[in-house]
Amino acid sequence: MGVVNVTPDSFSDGGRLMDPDAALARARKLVADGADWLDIGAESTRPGAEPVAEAEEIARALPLIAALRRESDIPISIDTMKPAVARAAVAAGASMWNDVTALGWRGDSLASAAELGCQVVLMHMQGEPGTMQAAPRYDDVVAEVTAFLVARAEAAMAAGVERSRLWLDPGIGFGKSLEHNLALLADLDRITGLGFPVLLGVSRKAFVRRIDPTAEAPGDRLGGSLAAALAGARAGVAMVRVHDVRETVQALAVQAAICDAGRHG
Ligand code: HH2
Repeated sequence: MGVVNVTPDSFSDGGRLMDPDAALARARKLVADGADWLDIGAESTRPGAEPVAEAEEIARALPLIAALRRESDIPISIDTMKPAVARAAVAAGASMWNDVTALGWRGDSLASAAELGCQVVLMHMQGEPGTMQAAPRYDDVVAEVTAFLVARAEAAMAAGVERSRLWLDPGIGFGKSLEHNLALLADLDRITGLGFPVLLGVSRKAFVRRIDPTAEAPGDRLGGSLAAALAGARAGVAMVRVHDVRETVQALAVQAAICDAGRHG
């Protein structure tokens, strides 16, 4: 899944794609590089990000979705917490609602997802984007994230979202310290074993810099992002959400070829 952020402030590509032509060119490149999905975001969720009004978020995302829909059948996901933005995106041709609040931001999120009938990503976050990295705390991060995701999947199904449309995501970097992120990555099979497809977002995130302090700029975190994406694939995640599609597709293909040779050799 290739990321296109039409925001002025996303941590890795913010500000570069506010021009509609630049955003479309970026989306086309990700598709050419081998993306199976595009995830379009119009509000940054990075720690400390400023909230965006609903109308502004729709005005940023919709032209890109509509333009893509005119020229390609690439599946499109909308990265938003707001039911109204998800609704507008699905009407324009998106088929997945990627919600970092696991349909918990508004009282009508669950019912809206059921009504839209699209695929839904339920992601775990502790706290809110503005403050989530201040002091994340868990007794057992893997058990707590797993229990949260199961509870949200049950709530979504009780609200009428079909089981087959649900995806789970541990939310790497969302209210988590380095140790929390690593524990989740080391034990991902606890989440992939729940029977839902899992989406994993590790691309260019700050945990890479905590391990390699020279990787100050998000664009310098490709090696660490690939290592984490490969670990995710080995643990059975169904999709990785990345900025560097070409490199990730290549790394996954080489890992798959090696696994295949091991099975047949
Ligand atoms: N990470 C980000 C945004 N959305 N959605 C899911 N499901 N999983 C993630 O890990 C995830 C996500 C953060 O990355 P990015 O979009 O590059 O930055 P920003 O939130 O600043 O726009």
